[in-house]
Amino acid sequence: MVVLASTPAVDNIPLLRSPDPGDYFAGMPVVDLSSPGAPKAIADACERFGFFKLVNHGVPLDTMERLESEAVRFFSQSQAEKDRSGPAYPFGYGSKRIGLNGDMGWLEYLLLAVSSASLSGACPVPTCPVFRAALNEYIAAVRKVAVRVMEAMAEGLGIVPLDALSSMVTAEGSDQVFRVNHYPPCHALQGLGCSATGFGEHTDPQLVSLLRSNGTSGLQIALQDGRWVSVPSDRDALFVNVGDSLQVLTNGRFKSVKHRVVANSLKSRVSLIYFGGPPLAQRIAPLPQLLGRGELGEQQSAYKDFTWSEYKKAAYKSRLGDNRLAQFLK
Ligand code: GA4
Repeated sequence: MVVLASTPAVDNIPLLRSPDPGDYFAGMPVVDLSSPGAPKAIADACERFGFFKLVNHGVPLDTMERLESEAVRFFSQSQAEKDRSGPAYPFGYGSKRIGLNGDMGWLEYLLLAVSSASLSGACPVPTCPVFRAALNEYIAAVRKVAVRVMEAMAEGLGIVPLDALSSMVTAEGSDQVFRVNHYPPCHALQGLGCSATGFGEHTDPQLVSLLRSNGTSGLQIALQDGRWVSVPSDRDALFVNVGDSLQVLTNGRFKSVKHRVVANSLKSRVSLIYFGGPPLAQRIAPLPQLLGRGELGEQQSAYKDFTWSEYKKAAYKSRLGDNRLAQFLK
C-alpha cells in the first residue's frame, strides 16, 4: 500500500488483482470464417458468450502489421507531439481519460471516425499520410469481415434477408468508430500482485466490435456466471464482441459481453478495434423475424423502443462500467 501511495504514475487508475494464469478462457469458441459451419458456430458463441475468436478471416497479416507499426511509431512520439493530435473528443488523441465522466485507464489512444469504408475526411488526425493509408487499408478489410460476420449471424439465427443486420453498418450514414489503443507497460506495479486497469469493465454500445491485438495479452471477458477469464492473445486472429445494440436486435438472444483490459507490467499492448454502429436515426428494436417465434406464440420485445442516437447520447452520459441497457428494459 505504501508503495502504491508513492507511485504517482498510477494515481487515479483503478487497480485489479493480477490475472491468475489459471484463469485462461479454456472453452473459448474459435470460428473458422472460411468453413461452412461458421454461421452456426458464430450464433452459438454469441448466445453463450457474446464473444469468439475468428480465424481465416481474410485480413492479410501485413495489413494488420503495417497498421500496428504505424501506431507504434505514432505513440513513440513525444507527449507534446501526441497532444497536438488531441483532444480525444469528439475524435483524436487521448491519454488516461476515457469518456466524459471521470473514467481513467492506463492507456493512450486514438479515437477515429469512419465514414463508409475509410477514415472520415472530417477526422483530421492522424495527419501522417502513411499512417492514414495504413488505417484506410485496414479499415476497408476489417469492415468487409464485419459484414461477412453479420451475414453469418443472420444465417445462424435462421433469418432472411441475410443482410438484415449487416445492412445497418453498410447503410449511408452508419456510425462506425475506430480506435487504436496503446497500453504501455506499467513497471511501477511489477511484482506487487496487482495490475493497473488498462480499460475498465464495460460493454460496447454498438452492434459488433472486431479487435486485433499484438502478442501482449490483457483482454478479459466476463462469463455469464460472472467469472472473469483472460483471452490468450493471437496476433493473426480477430476477436469479435457482441455489443448492446445487437443484444437488443436479437431480443437478448445474443449477449453483449462485459470485457476489460489489464495492463501488463512488462510489455506494451497495442490493439486495433473497429466498432460497427448503425445510422443515428436507426430504430434499435428486436428484428420482427425473431419475434413471432416463441414456443408460446408471439414473443414480446424485452426492450423499450429507441434510436441509436438516443442510445449513444445516454451512453456518453454514463460511466464506463454502468449497465447502459438497464434503463431501456421494459
Ligand atoms: C466503449 C466502446 C468504444 O471504445 C467507445 C467507448 C466510449 C469512449 O471511449 O469514448 C465510451 C464507452 C465506449 C462506453 C460508455 C461511454 C462512451 C466511454 C464511456 C464512458 C468509443 C464507445 O462507443 O463506447
